[in-house]
Amino acid sequence: MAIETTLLLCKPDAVSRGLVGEIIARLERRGYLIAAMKLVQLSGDKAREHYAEHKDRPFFGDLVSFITSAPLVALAVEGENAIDGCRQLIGATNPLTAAPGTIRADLAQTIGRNLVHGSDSKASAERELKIFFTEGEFVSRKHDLERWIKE
Ligand code: DAT
Ligand code: MG
Repeated sequence: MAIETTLLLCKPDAVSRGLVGEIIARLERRGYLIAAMKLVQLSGDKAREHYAEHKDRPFFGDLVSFITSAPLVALAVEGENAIDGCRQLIGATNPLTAAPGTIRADLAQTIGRNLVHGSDSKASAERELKIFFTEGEFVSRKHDLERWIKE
């Protein structure tokens, strides 16, 4: 078993469009469990830290101003191979090339308003979770999870 924790963000467009419940429902239906969750409006510093890998890209300024523009919902999500599994549920970055059935294909139209963030590797998950949550805010759901999954 490879139970992982990953960071998911329901970005400001998801919150303002009232899609947080829909997004969480999809995670829950897959069997993933929430280990931490909060509504927060990100500071510029935290946004730049979160998206540091993109700091030289032309869209960086827009990305930071969008992600800080209004509250988002941050989730620590636990599950078997949850990092890749959540990326699969979320779909490709551009909603137009995302597979039907994914969050971005079903619910979004453009790359700049693609509703959700999901960590893309173990190293990213570890780094990004720390930006949003302190150690004491996690409630591990491993015990629950193990009742529902089996290799
Ligand atoms: P992902 O969110 O799928 O991990 P990413 O890490 O490449 O994608 O980019 C982070 C976010 O930046 C992405 O969700 C939306 C925005 N973005 C990426 N490429 C973009 C582009 N070409 N134009 C505008 N925004 C872009
Ligand atoms: Mg990314």
